[in-house]
Formats: sequence, C-alpha cells, structure tokens
Amino acid sequence: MSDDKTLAETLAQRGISRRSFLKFCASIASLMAMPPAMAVEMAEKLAAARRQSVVYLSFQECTGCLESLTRSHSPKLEDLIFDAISLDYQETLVACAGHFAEHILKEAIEKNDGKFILMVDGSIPLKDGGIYSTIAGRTNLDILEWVAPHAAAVIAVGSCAAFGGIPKANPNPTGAVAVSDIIKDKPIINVPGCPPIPVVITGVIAHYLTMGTIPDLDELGRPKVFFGDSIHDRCYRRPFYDQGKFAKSFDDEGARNGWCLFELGCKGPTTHNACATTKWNGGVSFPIESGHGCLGCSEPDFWDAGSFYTALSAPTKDVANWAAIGVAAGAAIGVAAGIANRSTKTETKRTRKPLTVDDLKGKPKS
Ligand code: FSX
Repeated sequence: MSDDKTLAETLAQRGISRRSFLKFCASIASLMAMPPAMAVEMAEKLAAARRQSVVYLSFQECTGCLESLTRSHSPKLEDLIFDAISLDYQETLVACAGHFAEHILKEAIEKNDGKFILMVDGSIPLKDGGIYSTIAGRTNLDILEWVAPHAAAVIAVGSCAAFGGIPKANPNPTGAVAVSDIIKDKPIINVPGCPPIPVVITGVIAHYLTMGTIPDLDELGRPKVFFGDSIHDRCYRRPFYDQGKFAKSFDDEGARNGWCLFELGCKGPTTHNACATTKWNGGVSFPIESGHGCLGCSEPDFWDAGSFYTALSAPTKDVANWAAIGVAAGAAIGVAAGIANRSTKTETKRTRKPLTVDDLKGKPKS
C-alpha cells in the first residue's frame, strides 16, 4: 500500500478538492485547540508530507477500537487521514491471510525501519509464557518485542493497550499488561477509551504528521489536548450538579428533566476524555446525553473501580446538603481543573494533573 506520493498528489488523484482539504485541516486544528491560522500551516505541511507508514497490531482485545476508528462520522476525517497515511499492516483489514499476511508485516517493518508509527490495540498477556493470545504461533509479547524496536513511536489505542483494560480486570486471568509495561525505550502515546473516540485517534495521527512530534502528554501518557479536562468539566448537565439537582433513578422526574446523573453513579468527575465535546456518532450524542452516566472507561482499572451505578461519594440526606456540596465541589473542581481552561489559557490546562476520587472527597493523593 505504501507509495512515494505527497498527500497533495494523493488527494488530487482521489478527487478531493483543496476546499475540502482545508476544511479538514480547520477541523483538526480546532479539535487540537490550535489557533485558526494553524489550519493553513497544517494544510501546507500535510500537503507536502509523504504518506506516513503505519503498522497496526491487535492483541488481547474485542476489536471495538478498530470498529470505532473505521466507522467514524462525516465529514470523513478518517477517510482523509487514511489517505494521509499508508496503513501497511492491519490484521483485520488486510486482504490476504496466512503466510502472505506474515510476509506483508515483515516487509512493512523492513521497508520503513525506524520510521513507521506502530499502533497497538489490546493488552499483552504474560501469564504461562503468554500462551493466552497468539497469532501464527507467536505470542503477543513476542510480536510486540519484535516490531516495536523498529518503530519511530507507538500509539497505544484503547484502554487495553494503554492500561491493560478489561483483560486486566480482577483477577486478571491471563496476566494482561499494557504496552508501556513492555516497551520502555520508545515514545508511547496512550489513547484510552473502551473504545477510544475516533477523531481523537486520528487527531493524534494528524498531530504527528503535521508537527513531526508527539503531542504533550499528561502523567498517564495521554495527549493533554484531548484528555486535559474531565467529562464533568465539560458536561452540559454540570449546572444541575452545581445547583444540587440530581436524578435519583433512571425514570424519575429529575431524569426526565435532564438533571445530573452523579447519584446514579456517573464517573464523569474522575474521568478525563473529550466525549462531552467531540461526542460520538457524528457528534450526535454521548452516553450522558443519552441518559446514562459515564463509566470512566478512559481511566486505568475502570472495571474494578466499583459499581457503575454507585455514586463516587456517599449521598447525603437532603437536597440542601447536596446543593452545598455540589457548589463547593463544583467550585473546587472548577478551580483545580480550571473551568478557565475553556479560555485560551491552554498551558494552565495542560499542566494540570488528572482528578481522582480522592480529590473529590478532599483526601490527599497517596
Ligand atoms: Fe480494549 Fe480495543 Fe475496549 Fe475493545 O482494540 S479498549 S476491550 S473497545 O477493542 O482493546
């Protein structure tokens, strides 16, 4: 699939207009909180770029990450991104099978040694010699340790690759670990979520193509531009939280009025992701907008962090108390997390540490 054409040549060949391309660049620049002028600079750099080789490996996972990436919405940002990269190997999408597929992977590595981006989804099982997930007779560990040293950088796609995810959930029967537990000498960008947001995955690739560097990362290796705010920071139901107005069940008056889902177990206050801003399915909605609390799937060990339907802190007896707690917690979170992040003071946002449950309860982090 790899070729030596520039992106501009590739797009022209595919009948994509300059206007559509500039629109695409403006969307990506906006998504990454760049000033509008950067869209033009991005367009120039991208147009001149050779198609970036990408090798995509899948390990212990459910294929939800790839489904998310490929079933993305219009405008076809992802289609353009796939024009901008040369996806030289992806097991699910590759047309051939067996020895031919193995040959393609080997060829992709040799042809762009030291230059390709390695995308990995799924965790890596280590127990019993890694036998719980093998491809063509090789363990996931063996394949990762073979391919990663030849990559320029690694993108760990999904919570399984980034943090171990559901396969690592207690009692972790396969001894699953994250990519960063194995690979120590390469830049690794974690793009968690179960699955991750498609435009966040492609935004990270676009950043690399445009800047030639990986984006600023938080302490968990996630791009700050997408994971700098909590779901709670950006949630459209946040005013109800601050007013102490909470749905008590999924079918009560509060739920019908669109009140805050905190008491129903929403993990938005401790979860960092862009769902509330980019949304899903073409920007139509996201879980909270659909009436269900956030599960916290982009945080480490989210599956073992308690019931999805238990509130982060114990409910108090009356609404007045909730209002007081809500306003105080809201103010604390607002200051700590920087509601002012919505302004252009992005540096403040990007240096902030992620909130934890202990932050909400006023306990110091251990
Ligand atoms: Fe994990 Fe992805 Fe969840 Fe599934 O590849 S992050 S189980 S959506 O598929 O790895």
